[in-house]
Amino acid sequence: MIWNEAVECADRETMRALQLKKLKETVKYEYENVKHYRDKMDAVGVKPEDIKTLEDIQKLPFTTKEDLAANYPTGMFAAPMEKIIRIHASSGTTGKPKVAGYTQSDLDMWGEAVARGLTMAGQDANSVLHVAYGYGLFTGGLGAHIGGEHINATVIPMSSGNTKKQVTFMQDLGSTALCCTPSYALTITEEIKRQGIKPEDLKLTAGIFGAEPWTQAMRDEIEEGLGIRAHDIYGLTEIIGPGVACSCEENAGMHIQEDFFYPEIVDPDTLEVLPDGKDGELVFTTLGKEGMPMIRYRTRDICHLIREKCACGRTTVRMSRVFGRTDDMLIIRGVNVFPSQIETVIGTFKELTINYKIVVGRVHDRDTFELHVELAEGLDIDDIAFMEDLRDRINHALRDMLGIGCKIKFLNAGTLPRSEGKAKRVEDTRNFAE
Ligand code: DLL
Repeated sequence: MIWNEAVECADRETMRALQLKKLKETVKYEYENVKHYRDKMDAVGVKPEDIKTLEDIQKLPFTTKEDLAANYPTGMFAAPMEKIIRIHASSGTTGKPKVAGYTQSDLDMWGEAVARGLTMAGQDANSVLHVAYGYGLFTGGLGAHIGGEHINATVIPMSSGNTKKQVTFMQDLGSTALCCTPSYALTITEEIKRQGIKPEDLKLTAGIFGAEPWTQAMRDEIEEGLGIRAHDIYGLTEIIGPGVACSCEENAGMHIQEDFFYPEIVDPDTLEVLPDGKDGELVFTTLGKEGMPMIRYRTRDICHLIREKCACGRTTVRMSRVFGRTDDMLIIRGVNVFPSQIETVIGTFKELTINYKIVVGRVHDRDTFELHVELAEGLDIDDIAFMEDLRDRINHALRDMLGIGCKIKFLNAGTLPRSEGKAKRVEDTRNFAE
């Protein structure tokens, strides 16, 4: 089923006409209500009337996380506080949290966007939605929740943590879909296995996982362990939260709700707009948002756009899996390394679990690079010949992928800390300020 066929299957001209109309309104609204945007547009000499085509968006200045920090907490709000009925926030890498304000109309839009994603995952009014994203300032819990209510599903607001209770409720209430981070889904999968529960003992049919990058190997492991189809859901607090895009049954990228969120891909260095299919930084302009609309917001997420019609029938533009963030990239001995590349390598080894930790440091002006990995259940860490051979094979695969190898530390299965939210897989003790 498709939640909103008129929009999700619209032809290109219809979608572009809708986007242009909403873009013109958004730019005018921002210019009139947010000093930051008025100043920035005045500085480059652009007036709202100059937006005549969708391509004219390129005349508009970008918005960055630093702009949000400079206008902390509510300087980017366009609606008066009496119309703001919800606040969310996410911790920023730059220090100040990013605070977002929502009006009733924004919450309606959010519910609609998530409803489309949940429908892609086969959920409907008969579903029991098990929401194990954290509730609170983080948008995951309440975002999945509002979408569940929008499709009239039965929503269980579990929040994250207390994994044993998650499993009990899942069994007792017959949850049909699990919403949480992929790393927490793995933790739940392990708990189910530990308790000797079989996937067929559960009513789960789908998972709607996001909030962090994950690989196909991780998807395979969760799908097998829970006997479900895993869907990827993307979003960020500054734009709305989860539901900006979601993958359908084809698992071929995530459909962007482009009547609400207009995407562009730019070169993060030159800021030049890149053609479809090219990897670059994802940029969003919100269309029709009232509380905190954003113009050309630089997400720092790296992916590409897919414009062809999807086999599912939807025509909305898709974004590829997010490969990493420009600020997640580690530079180790001059080589660019994304954690997702390491995860991809680990995923090819049956001898390992998909849990890992990257430890980077600096000794005598030289970067140190260690990878902590866990052996699969039943393997003997004391079998020296086997371990040496495994170490060589992993290092070989890492060199093929990254061009550098690293020191590998083997741990027994279940040793690394398990995630209940966004996994923390990198420990970088280098101090670049020195
Ligand atoms: O993580 C919103 C969300 C909640 C999305 C639940 C999906 C599910 P923030 O905490 O503001 O918001 O973090 C946003 O998380 O810029 C990406 O780097 C990353 N991210 C979110 N979804 C995905 C995904 C929520 N599906 C940041 N794949 C974004 C990869 C993702 N990365």
